[in-house]
Amino acid sequence: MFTGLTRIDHVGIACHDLEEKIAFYESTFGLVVASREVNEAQGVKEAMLHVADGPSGSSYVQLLEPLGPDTPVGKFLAKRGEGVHHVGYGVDDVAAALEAIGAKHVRLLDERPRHGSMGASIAFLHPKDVGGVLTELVQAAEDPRKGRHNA
Ligand code: CMX
Ligand code: CO
Repeated sequence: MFTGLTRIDHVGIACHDLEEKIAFYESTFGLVVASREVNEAQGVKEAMLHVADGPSGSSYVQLLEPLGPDTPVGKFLAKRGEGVHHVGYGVDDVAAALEAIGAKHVRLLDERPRHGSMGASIAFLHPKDVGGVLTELVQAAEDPRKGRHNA
């Protein structure tokens, strides 16, 4: 059994207008933007808003605006509208996590880790094999100056 989830790293939220949603989260919850990035490979413009620090690292809200209609978030918005798109869990070693979880016959959308926000290594699991929840595994960057840290 895989027992390596260390925290909820982030909740990914799909939106049409990133700047508008950032302003909403800032003014409603007092959250602060930790990073803003464009990730062409993932088809998103995104922002991480810091929520809290825990014993195994920080947690965030990730706001996601699609770079176009034919991207994962673009397709999701067209089908379902704005809302929760995925849950990201912290792991210490994303490659090892993929191997262990893949052996459970959960389809891996990424066979190998990819580049995520703030220097993290990330990989996705198919929502159809996780009860309808698109699930992301997140290995934080080693260097806290590059973003997330493992406490
Ligand atoms: N959560 C739950 N179910 C989802 C989903 C999501 N986010 N996205 C798609 N689905 C469901 C659809 O509703 C659909 O179900 P039905 O067949 O029952 O209608 C099924 O999955 C297939 O959906 P689709 O619209 O045809 O889309 P694709 O199969 O082309 O892609 C997915 C779906 C999950 C494989 C694709 O979105 C993917 O590879 N995602 C991973 C990458 C990603 O999301 N990147 C953006 C975030 C980057 C970041 O966090 O940094
Ligand atoms: Co994410």
